[in-house]
Amino acid sequence: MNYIPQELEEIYRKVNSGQRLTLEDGLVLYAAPNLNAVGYLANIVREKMCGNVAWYVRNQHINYTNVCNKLCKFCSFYVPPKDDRGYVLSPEDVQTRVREHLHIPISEIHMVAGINPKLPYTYYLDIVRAVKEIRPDVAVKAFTAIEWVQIARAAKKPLRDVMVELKEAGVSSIPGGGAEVFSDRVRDDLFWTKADSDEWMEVARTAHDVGLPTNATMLYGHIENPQEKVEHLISLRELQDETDGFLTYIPLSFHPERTEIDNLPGPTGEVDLREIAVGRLMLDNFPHVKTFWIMNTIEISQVALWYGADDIDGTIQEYEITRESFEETRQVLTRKQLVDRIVEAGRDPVERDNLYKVLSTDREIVEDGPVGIPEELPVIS
Ligand code: V47
Repeated sequence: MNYIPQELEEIYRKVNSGQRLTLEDGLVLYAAPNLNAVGYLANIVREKMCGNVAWYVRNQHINYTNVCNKLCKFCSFYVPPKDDRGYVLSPEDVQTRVREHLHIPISEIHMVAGINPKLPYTYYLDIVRAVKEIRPDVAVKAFTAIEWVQIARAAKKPLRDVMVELKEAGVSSIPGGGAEVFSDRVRDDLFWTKADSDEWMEVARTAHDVGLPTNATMLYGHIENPQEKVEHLISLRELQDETDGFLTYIPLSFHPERTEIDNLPGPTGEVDLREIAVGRLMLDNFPHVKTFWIMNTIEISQVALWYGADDIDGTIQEYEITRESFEETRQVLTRKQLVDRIVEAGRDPVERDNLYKVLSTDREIVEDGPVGIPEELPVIS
């Protein structure tokens, strides 16, 4: 019996013979009524590339400032400059955050934030060095492309030079944020002050050139359309052909709560799973596809491990970009909880560092100890 619906037969043939999918194929995948068949195709690629492995990382997120002058309509994290709720973590505050989790062998610290025009170039060097002073062995994955543009502006130096200097200070890879959707139409409406797709690509290209691997994201589930999403994926694929510097693709599920566009419903689990699957199928040259459990939920992420995802992100600790309320930032799964969820989903958990070096394949996990309680965020206007 043939389980592949007719409209996916051609893509099935291409997937089995390792042929690259076209823009039209991408549109077919978005339109196909049978989500399970799309997921099945993505799972073929996923298992060819990663077998039964599901990667996770013991990580910590630090959002060093919520002040941002970009005013993106989809964002619930930022406050504009001069708002009373704005904060900036000093290098000492960053060290306090790092110390809170010293009892956990965290291998990656993910540090991103808003675009705060008051911060001088030395601030960025200082916070990276501050992390490394307390945890010399941890990998610092820091600054989205938009922040890199701002850092170079603050430094009044070429981007390449600030990348080299921050790499020397301790940055070892770059997260995938700030890409949103590479569409002028969407940008004009939702994030018109932000770097455009050419600038985002240039940051990634420069990073790869100086030896900093990066991730790539796509924010979906707002006003974008399938054509724009497939074009976004093809642009990423083309740059990867050129540089081979991308590690992981992360589709980001839009959370409308407390944003300027909270009239939109936000994506369903069906949409989340399709994005993972289409990403896996279109990005044939990306080694990894991540389901970010904070945004997709852990349950959808477990299913996503069968729809193209091979990575589930990590323990996180605190996350402020999307959260229940302004005050509550604590969002954590312990290593044991993550491993149990991966095993429950039927995959083999493998702990990694930020560059996918294998750190552990253990399934019987003893808890890392008490989960630290974050202190009040310091408020500095
Ligand atoms: O660039 C902002 C997105 C991104 C919302 O590289 C929102 O491993 C959903 O890039 N609903 C930052 N998303 C987060 C990010 C990321 C996350 C996890 C792992 C990695 C990685 C990167 O969050 C922003 C923006 O696209 N975002 N607001 C929102 N309301």
